[in-house]
Parts: sequence; structure tokens; C-alpha cells
Amino acid sequence: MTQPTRSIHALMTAVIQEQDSDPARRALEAIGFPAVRFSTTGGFLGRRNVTFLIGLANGDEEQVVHALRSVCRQRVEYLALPLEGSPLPLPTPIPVTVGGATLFTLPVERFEEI
Ligand code: 2BA
Repeated sequence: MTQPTRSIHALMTAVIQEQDSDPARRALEAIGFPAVRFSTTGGFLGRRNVTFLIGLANGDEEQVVHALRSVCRQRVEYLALPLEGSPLPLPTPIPVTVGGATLFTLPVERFEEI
């Protein structure tokens, strides 16, 4: 029997720190949003993170943002740069605040499960 197709109007892409990805998955499942996930790498720090794709019907977005906000934490990471002018490759750790989650919500022109 064919399942009724949900009306998906938007796609949220959520970049989440690896440490928060399991709690995020559970939080989304608890409110009925099982999301596709893939392993990604941040372009700036080069740390591993997890990107979720979440299909949204009208009115879903705030509920999903609330669930992600409840589990995704800000953390301070350290960026190691070589000291300019130094003969030694000593790292100078620079603190960078990462997270909670980076969200992009885009309109969906077509959604179909075939
Ligand atoms: P990353 O690219 O590894 O960035 C990690 C953190 O480094 C960022 O945290 C931000 O605090 C800082 N950062 C990134 N680019 C920077 C720059 N050009 N100058 C100074 N600081 C910079 P978040 O903003 O929380 O981003 C977390 C992760 O979300 C990023 O990891 C990246 O994978 C993704 N992301 C963030 N903004 C994005 C964007 N505009 N487009 C695509 N992915 C993005």
C-alpha cells in the first residue's frame, strides 16, 4: 500500500558538531523527524562534523530549530597557526567558537518518493 506523501516545502541543512550528532538524531526522531545524515568536514578548522538533511512541511521549522537548540552546544576549538617570522614552526593556538548548529533552510520545488 502506498504511504501518503507528506507535503515537504523546505529542506533544512544542519551542520552539527560530531559530539552533538547522536543527541541531535535522537531529538529529531523523538519529534518525528528522522533525518538523513552524512559525515562532513568543516572548511575552516578541518574538524569532522555531521550534516543533516531534514524535510520540512509548513510550520515544522521552529519545532526542529527548538529540538536542535536543546542539544547542540557551543564549544571553543583552537586553531594552530605557524608564528609569522618565527624560525620554529611553533603553533599559536587561537580560540574559535564553534556551534551549536549551522542551519540553512531552502525552499523545495518538488518532493516525491517514488
Ligand atoms: P568550519 O568551517 O570548520 O568552521 C568552524 C568555526 O570557525 C565556525 O563555527 C566559525 O566560528 C569559525 N570560522 C569559520 N570560517 C571562518 C572565517 N573565514 N574566519 C573566521 N572564523 C571562521 P560555526 O560558524 O559554528 O560553523 C560550524 C561549521 O558549520 C563550519 O565548520 C562549517 O562546516 C559549517 N558552516 C558554517 N558557516 C557556513 C557557511 N556559510 N557555508 C557552509 N558551511 C558553513
